[in-house]
Amino acid sequence: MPEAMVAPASDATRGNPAQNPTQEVDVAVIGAGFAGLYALHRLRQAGLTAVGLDEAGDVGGTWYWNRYPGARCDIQTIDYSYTFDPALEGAWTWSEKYATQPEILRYLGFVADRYDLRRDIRFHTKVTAATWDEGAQRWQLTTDNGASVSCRYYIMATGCLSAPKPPEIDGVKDFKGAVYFTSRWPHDGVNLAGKRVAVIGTGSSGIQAIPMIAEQAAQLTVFQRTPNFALPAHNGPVPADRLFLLEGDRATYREQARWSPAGVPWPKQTAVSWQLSDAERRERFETAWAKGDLVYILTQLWADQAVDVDGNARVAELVREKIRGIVRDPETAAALSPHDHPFGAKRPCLDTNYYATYNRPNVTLVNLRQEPIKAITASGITTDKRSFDLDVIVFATGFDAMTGAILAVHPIMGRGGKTLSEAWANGPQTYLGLTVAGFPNLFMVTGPGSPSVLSNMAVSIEQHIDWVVDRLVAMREAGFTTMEATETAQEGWARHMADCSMLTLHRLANTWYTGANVPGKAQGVMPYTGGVGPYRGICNEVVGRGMLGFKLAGPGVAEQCNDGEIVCLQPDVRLVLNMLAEMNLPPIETLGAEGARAFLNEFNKSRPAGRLVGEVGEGMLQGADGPLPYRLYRPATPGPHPIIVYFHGGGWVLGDEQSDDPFCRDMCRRSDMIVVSVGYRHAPEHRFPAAAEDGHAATRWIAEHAAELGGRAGPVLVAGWSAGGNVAAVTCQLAKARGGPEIAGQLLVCPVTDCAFDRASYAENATGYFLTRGLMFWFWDIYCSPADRTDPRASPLRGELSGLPPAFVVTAEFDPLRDEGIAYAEALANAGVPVEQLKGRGHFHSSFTMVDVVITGAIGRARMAEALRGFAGLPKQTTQRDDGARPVRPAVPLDVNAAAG
Ligand code: NA7
Repeated sequence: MPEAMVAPASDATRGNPAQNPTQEVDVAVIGAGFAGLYALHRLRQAGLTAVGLDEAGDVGGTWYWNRYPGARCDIQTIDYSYTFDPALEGAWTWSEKYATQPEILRYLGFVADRYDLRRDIRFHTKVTAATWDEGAQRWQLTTDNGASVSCRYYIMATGCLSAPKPPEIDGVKDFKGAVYFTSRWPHDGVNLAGKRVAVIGTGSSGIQAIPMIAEQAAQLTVFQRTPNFALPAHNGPVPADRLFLLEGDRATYREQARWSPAGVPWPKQTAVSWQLSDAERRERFETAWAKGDLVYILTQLWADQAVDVDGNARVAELVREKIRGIVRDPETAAALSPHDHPFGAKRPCLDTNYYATYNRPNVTLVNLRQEPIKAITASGITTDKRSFDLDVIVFATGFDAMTGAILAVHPIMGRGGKTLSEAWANGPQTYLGLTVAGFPNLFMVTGPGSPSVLSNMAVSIEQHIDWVVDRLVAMREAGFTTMEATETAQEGWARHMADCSMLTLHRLANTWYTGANVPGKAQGVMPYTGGVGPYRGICNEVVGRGMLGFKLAGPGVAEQCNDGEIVCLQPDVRLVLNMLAEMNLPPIETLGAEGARAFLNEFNKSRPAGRLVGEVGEGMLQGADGPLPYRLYRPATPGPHPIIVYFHGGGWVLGDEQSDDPFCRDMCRRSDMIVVSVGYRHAPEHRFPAAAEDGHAATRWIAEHAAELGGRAGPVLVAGWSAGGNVAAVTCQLAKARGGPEIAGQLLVCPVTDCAFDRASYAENATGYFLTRGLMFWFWDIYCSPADRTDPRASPLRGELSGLPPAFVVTAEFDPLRDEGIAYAEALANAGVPVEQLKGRGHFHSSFTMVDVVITGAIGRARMAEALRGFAGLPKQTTQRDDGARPVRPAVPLDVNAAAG
């Protein structure tokens, strides 16, 4: 029964493939939904012959099949539209904010007619297998209806949510009543009046259908395994403000959408939740709730809502409060309230009267977490606790998302007879979500690795197809006939995907985004979480860098293989560097010391405020030659706490005890220790060895005044970043040489350790990563004369290292100082000092101190705090919140961005 229900309707027009000749085209496009239609249009414009193939009886893709009551899109329809032709936009007007399935289907039919696309589409035709013919350099497709197809290029426009998941519950075949799938709803509708109906599943489909079914059915029983967050859609006319924006300047609106994070133009939110009062947060939330817009509520509340568990928990609780306010029965309200995943990590739903439906007398919620389904019987559904007599069962159980429809063509056999199922046995591997190594000339539209389901699909689809068709045209012009991703490029993309998955909380939920909804499916975050705009930039960069990561070949032309990885930086580091590049700043070293200090002050004003700690205080301490200011960060927990003496970065010239404020707060919170940031003296006013001597004197003073500062008596710890890392390292050497103070451990973050500039990292990262070689030269010149530079107080690498406190040395891959940091760690280890290294892959000099900006640095910051706790003899903390529980296994380990050396 279920298999029959999920199979497409049989059709009398099916032919006998054996009797049919092969259809020869340049391109075969599988799927006639949003993606397939646009692909056919673009291919025809480009002068390529193409055929579309679809199992359905007409165009529409997922909108052809998903006809259940209440089916609508959940991106506002003015955004969920084609944008490639302004005349098309002018020719169609949506009647509602969120169009119904029939209206969307009419729209797709209208587009097919307008561009006369149906003549190139073979409906009721399923592609049963695809094989790469090495000799012909073409794909051979077999079908279940009519001619097989031979094509140069094979585009899978099969959709992300089009392969329904089987019901996975025993006994469906025994049920005597009617069984329906929301994903394969009968075209002539279903009359549920007077029926006892069950709905299994409370994802978007269930949540949209349940209120409609409740109105018709005599009795509705909803079987819920996991509650989902749902928000009122407030459907109606297209909102005037959005229409005003769109119609005011359509081209700009569309262009902003193309470069936005999710494919809908909303501004980037900058306020962080901990800066807002309860009342401010509530006001923002109420505005979002009233708007009825998924992208708005997912992005516009506060900047940390999607990246930080604490910021997210605040939204989740406000939604749960709404549920409690709507649903009268407290037990039902509790069962409907999600607690097992962050808000937005599983796709929230847009609903119309969903929660209020549970106040109806004819609706019952069965919480499958408390009473799992035992079986479906002839008369209904039996749980652990009771039996329900039913006339109808509706499965709203979702899809084998992202990969299901692609792998449904089986086998897809690439080079050397390897099938795609084999290549993806451990989860999908792609380059850009568009191509797969070993499968030349195969393209996927919104495949795994594309922003796809985390974006406005219309925007992603147009970008993908434009990119692919433009490539085919460029290849034709250059005489190439095959294009294939390299293994290196594909592996790099997997790493980049894993890095990106640290930017959101999707990794913390078991969902169809991660493959967790299908038993036995390999798990990992499948959509690209780096955002639509950045993704578009990367695709453009691939082309700009000579088709980086692709092998191109053709008869009569020399093969081209520009092997490599397109993104080696952490995704947020890339954004920061791109932003800095766009600012076109003058080199800092040209500003003079005062100018550079003023620049840094201004620059720091734009960063997110650091997190709250128990207390921040200021005071003066005794330096080597007079009083120095300090800033003290105290944890909120009861003390006394061990003390970390911290030295800020700034090349011995810039910064002060406040300039690394977010990092000091972060270390204080994570380590649960006091951080005292020292305002040591700077050059050019106070040149070498002022900073070094102040470092030692300040540490001695703090150790001696630990009790006064509310700290724990006994050894202190030292830490520092950049030139501050140099001061911290030197302080440890001076403390050992001069008999104190006692230091229990040193944290050196991207430290300056030597005056030699000939290490490879100085050449490799000379420019382009903010801290340049030129800037380092300038810092050295201001701080220290050439004659003094080999003094261990300037170049601690040249000092006596045995007997120093244990060290945790952090370096960043794209930092001129990388190799001297590594050299120092190795030299310490050789001298018998216990050392741990953290090599920040894809990071730059400022990654770890840019708290709440370089989110991917959080893993490293957590490890630094753990190291500091270890030095202080404190027990290991249980999981850090922002890199903690990860039920989802990614394609590659999540913590590779901070690989231990
Ligand atoms: P979803 O979002 O995958 O929802 C499927 C629902 O069905 C979900 O609540 C599942 O619970 C439930 N489910 C799945 N299998 C079972 C079994 N065997 N027993 C009980 N309950 C089950 O699919 P939708 O069609 O609603 O929406 C898909 C997307 O389409 C949507 O996000 C929009 O983007 C459009 P679980 O959460 O797995 O415990």
